[in-house]
This record gives sequence, C-alpha cells and structure tokens, in this order.
Amino acid sequence: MTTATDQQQHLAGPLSTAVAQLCVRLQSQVSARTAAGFREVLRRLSAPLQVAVAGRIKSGKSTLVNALIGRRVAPTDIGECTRLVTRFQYGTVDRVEVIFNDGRKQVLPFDAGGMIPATLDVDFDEVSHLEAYLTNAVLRDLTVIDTPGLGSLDAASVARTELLLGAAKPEETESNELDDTSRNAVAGAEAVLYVVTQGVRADDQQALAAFTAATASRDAGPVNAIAVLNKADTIAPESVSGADGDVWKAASLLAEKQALTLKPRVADVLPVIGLLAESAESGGFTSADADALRQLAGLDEMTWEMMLVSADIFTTWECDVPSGTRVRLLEKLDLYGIGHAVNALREEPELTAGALRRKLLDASGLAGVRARLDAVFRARADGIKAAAALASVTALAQASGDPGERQRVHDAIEVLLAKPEAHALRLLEALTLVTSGAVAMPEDLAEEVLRVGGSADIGEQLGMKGRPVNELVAYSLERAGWWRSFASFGATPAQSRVAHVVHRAYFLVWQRLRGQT
Ligand SMILES: Nc1nc2c(ncn2[C@@H]2O[C@H](COP(=O)(O)OP(=O)(O)OP(=O)(O)O)[C@@H](O)[C@H]2O)c(=O)[nH]1
Ligand SMILES: [Mg+2]
Repeated sequence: MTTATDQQQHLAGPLSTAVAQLCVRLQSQVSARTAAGFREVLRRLSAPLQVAVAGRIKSGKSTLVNALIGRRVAPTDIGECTRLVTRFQYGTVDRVEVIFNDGRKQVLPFDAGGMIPATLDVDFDEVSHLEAYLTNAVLRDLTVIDTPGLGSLDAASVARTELLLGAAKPEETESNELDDTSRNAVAGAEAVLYVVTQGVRADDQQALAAFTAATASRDAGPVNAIAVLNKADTIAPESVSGADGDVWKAASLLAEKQALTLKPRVADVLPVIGLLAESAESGGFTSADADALRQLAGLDEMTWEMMLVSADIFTTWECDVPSGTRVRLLEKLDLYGIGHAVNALREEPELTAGALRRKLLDASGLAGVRARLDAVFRARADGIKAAAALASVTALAQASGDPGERQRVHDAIEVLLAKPEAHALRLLEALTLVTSGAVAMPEDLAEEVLRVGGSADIGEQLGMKGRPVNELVAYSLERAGWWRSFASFGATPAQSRVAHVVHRAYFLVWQRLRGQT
C-alpha cells in the first residue's frame, strides 16, 4: 500500500502533494475500480515529467531524443523500431525491455554500438512498446518518449501510439485492475516537444492536432507544448527573404512564421540542428573526425567551395581525405556542420577536438531548446503534473457509474481549488482550454491567457519584464478589472469561466506586488 509520505519524497512540489493527498484521502470513499485509477494517478504524480517527442515521420525526432539524453541510443533513419513508441526513463542499470500487448516483457540486448537494435527478433505485431532504463542524469527529472512519425502512419500505428503515450502499465498493478476507460483517463503525455521541419505542411498540422486530440481532449490534463524547427541546416537561405544568405537567420525567420501557424498550440518555435546536437552531445564526434576536418581545412579555397556544393561532390571529389571518412563526416555533421567546422578551424587552427565539438554544439541551437525545456517544463513540472493528475481524477470519477461517488470527488476537488495556493492549477486548466481550442478566444486575448498562465515570473506574466514595480502594480490592477468585466459582459459562458480565472490571476499578482512595495 502506498502512503502519502512515500509519495511525497518524489513529488514535484506543493501542488502535486496537495493532489496526492486528495487521492489518498478519497481512496477509501470510492469503488475499487476508481481506487485503482487513483493509485495509477499517484504513481504518475511521483514519476518524472513525461515529455513526448512528436512530429511528422523522419523529422528527426529520435536524433533529437539522443541529443537531449546525451547518448546515441534511439535508432534513427531505418528499421522497424523507429515505428515503436520508446519510453526513456531513469534507471540504475542500462536496460531495454520489449513490452508485449499481453503485458509480457522481454529484455532486449543493446546492439554493438550501445544502441537499441533497429530490428526485433520477435513478432512485431505483438509488441506494444519499448521501455528503456538508462543511467543518464537528465532522465532523473524527465521521462522522454520517442514516438513514430504521426503524420504518415497507418491508422493502427497511430492508434497504438496514441494509446501508449504515457499509458505504460505500472509494474505493481495487475493488468486487469485498470480497465480501458481508466487507463485512458490517466494516459497522455504531460508535455510535448513538437518537431517540425521547413514549411509546416497540412499533414504536419494534422499530426499536431491528432496528437493534441489524443492527449488533451481525453481529459488527461493539460498538454504543454514547445516546438522546434529541426534540420535548420538544410534550409536554403536564398529561399527566405531577409535572411542575407545566412542559414541561421533564415531558420529563425522561418521559425517565427511557423509559430504563427501553430498558435495557440505552441507559444513559439525554436530553430535547431538535431544532427549536430546529437553528434556533439553523444560522443559521436571523435578526435579522428576533428583530424579529418583539419585536413579539409587545409584545402585551397576553390576546391573547398566546389566540394561543399553537394553531398555527392563532397564524397566523390578527388582529395587526400579518404572517401569513407568523408561519408562518415557527412553522416555525423552534414554539409552545413562540416562547413561550419572547417571555417572555425581556418579562423583558429589551434582548436582542439574538444573545443571544436563545443563550437558544433553551440551551432546546433540545443542550448536554446534545453533552456526552453527548463523554463516551460521543468520549472513548472509541479503545476503541470498536478493539473494533469486532477484532470485524471475528474475523468475517473466521471467514468464511475455512481453519482454519490462522483459528487464526493467533485466536492473534494472544489475544496482543494478554492485555496489561493491552488489557483495556479485553475490557471493551467484555463490555459489548456484555450490552447487546445476547447474555448475559443479572440487572438489577442488567447495570447494574453498564454502569457499569464505560461510563466511563474511576474514580469513575464505581465509582458513587462524589467519594468519598475509601480508600473506592474498599475497594469495588473487594470487588467484584473478588465477581465472581470469581460467575464460579466460580452463573453460566452465558457469564455467567462476562463475570464474569471485570468481576473483572479491578475488580482493575485497585484496582491503579491503590493506586498513588495
Ligand atoms: N541535415 C540534418 N539531418 C538530420 C537532422 N536531424 C536528423 N537528421 C537526419 O534525418 C533522418 C531521420 O532522423 P530520425 O531521427 O530517425 O527521424 P525520426 O523523426 O525519428 O524518424 P521516424 O521515427 O522514422 O519518424 C536521419 O538520417 C537523421 O540523420 C538535422 O538537424 N540535420
Ligand atoms: Mg524515430
């Protein structure tokens, strides 16, 4: 039996603790089936935040997963395992398990390169998903879920992916204890990293919508999303006006455009070069590679320019660096990375392999993605997890046929939410309603909800970072008043509920600011 104190040791913060306590308290007042659901909610509450990496097929999801974990472990490119959901979580020993549809497990040996093998020795149709336990420290606070490309898969794979996102069976729960409704109620990743490439296409949008539908509308709680524009290195800068021939500038401009298309599901889109990040972060880039690049840096300008024209010319051009070595460089860095490294070596011939690796890492944009992950997910893990758990609790109660039980759970949640310290949960809920499109809002108001609910920093919430406190005080009071009148006049009932929450958020900000003056 799990107790509140057991759980508290791993909970993300006070909000998660409050929801965990609610679950424990209600356990004895609900049916066995609902209680089983609550146990699953408790288990997920005390687990690290679950971030799914989603996007179109071959957008570079697995490459990015490897970069984030800091180890080349997820198969990329080809092989049937790229069609499976893989959950990367923290473990004390590196281990991969195949989980079958009937709940059976089988340990899967890593391949010679320390990666998850690209193909399986078992009947693929019977496989549910893979669980990878790794000792990498990043996974202590984030469980990363690699998914197959949602855009172009057959319906069965999509269904399997959707079902599996975050819905892995807990070890201690018997498989028949949770029925499908309950499992769905607690399923769904808590946060999503959307991977897009140049030009958000119709099926990209479809994939993102399908993903949101599969997670958010299932009442499984708020899906917090950030997006990256991957393969920034493959963008032709001449195709983007205002880029001045600069790849990174072109990528940033494109990313800004895509953010407009993907709003309000994601706040903004960050450019990244997943391949460079993976090679620099996972030990893929070696000192032999640095030596080869050094040799290439010694070529005369004409030859070098010629070689950089295309991958074919790069590998076949007559030159002292063996063709196989060049193919390897291409696989690890692609032309842009190779060009970048050679430029760096020409500017600073004394660069060590380690320093060159860091330059490549800087050029990948991974630091920006990490910072955003921290700001959006890790710093808010408590609220995100608590809100997701609360939504699951509500869904579980709704699914129970007993009106008395439903009422008891509902009342307990109301008591919890009435506390000022739980207002953050209401705000997250409102944020989800708006970002998922469940409550339609005029664009400027949706943006404001996103801003107020998307940060714990008052300056950012008000969109007035670095301004003097008296200005913040005046502004928060003004917006509080505005949202209150919007809640009463000129709003649909659904908008009105959101407006009340935003009003209170501004009011609480105002109170806190006044305490400072
Ligand atoms: N040039 C370039 N290639 C990349 C980048 N990121 C990934 N790739 C390549 O794109 C191909 C697909 O990458 P994956 O990581 O397997 O993509 P995925 O989205 O996981 O693919 P599926 O799981 O099959 O949908 C691989 O050959 C990668 O090397 C990048 O930033 N730049
Ligand atoms: Mg993949």
